[in-house]
Amino acid sequence: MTEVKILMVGPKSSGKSSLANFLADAVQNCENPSMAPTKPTVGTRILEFDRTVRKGTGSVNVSVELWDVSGDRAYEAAWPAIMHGAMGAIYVYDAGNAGEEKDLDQWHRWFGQNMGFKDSQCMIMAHRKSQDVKPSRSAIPKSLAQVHVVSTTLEESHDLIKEEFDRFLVHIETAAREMRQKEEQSVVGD
Ligand SMILES: Nc1nc2c(ncn2[C@@H]2O[C@H](COP(=O)(O)OP(=O)(O)O)[C@@H](O)[C@H]2O)c(=O)[nH]1
Ligand SMILES: [Mg+2]
Repeated sequence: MTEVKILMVGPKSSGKSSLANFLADAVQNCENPSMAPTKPTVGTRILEFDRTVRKGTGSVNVSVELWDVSGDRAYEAAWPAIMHGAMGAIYVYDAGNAGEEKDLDQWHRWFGQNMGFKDSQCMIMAHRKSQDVKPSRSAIPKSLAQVHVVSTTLEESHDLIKEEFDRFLVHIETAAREMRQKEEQSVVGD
């Protein structure tokens, strides 16, 4: 079992907590997860769950700590502590809120680039709260050009979101393993 810590960040009200609840199966007795009420996140919430993901010809078990970080910059002082030990970042923006994607480079600078993540350790969720919103990646900043974008909504078929998340987890699991190996080698080399 590999343990990974992943940060979910992005502007306020973009859908981070709803998506995090959905990924962690934290919403129970609710037919439509998008209808489950959320409250503005105070600081950070941590959701823990396990996933079994396909890797090569086999499968690996991954124990996920998903950190649902408030989009409110009032909590910025806690970001270094929040980032500590993270292996990946998911950037969520509201695709129905014109121009919101333009600020993604800030979030990338503050989190992914700050942590030295590879593009494969980051993912963008272009979240649509209504089916009327058309997915588009045209205005995503250049610094994120190689970062995988997934169009998400909790309105319709949700399976794709978990499939994409599992695919992302394979990259994160590999990165976590490589890092552990490097740490072990440096201990042996001392
Ligand atoms: N109808 C609908 N509402 C959504 C969807 N995703 C999020 N919301 C609502 O949008 C609001 C903000 O979502 P929230 O997850 O709290 O955003 P956060 O601030 O990024 O954590 C909440 O009222 C959610 O219920 C969706 O797919 N469909
Ligand atoms: Mg929230």
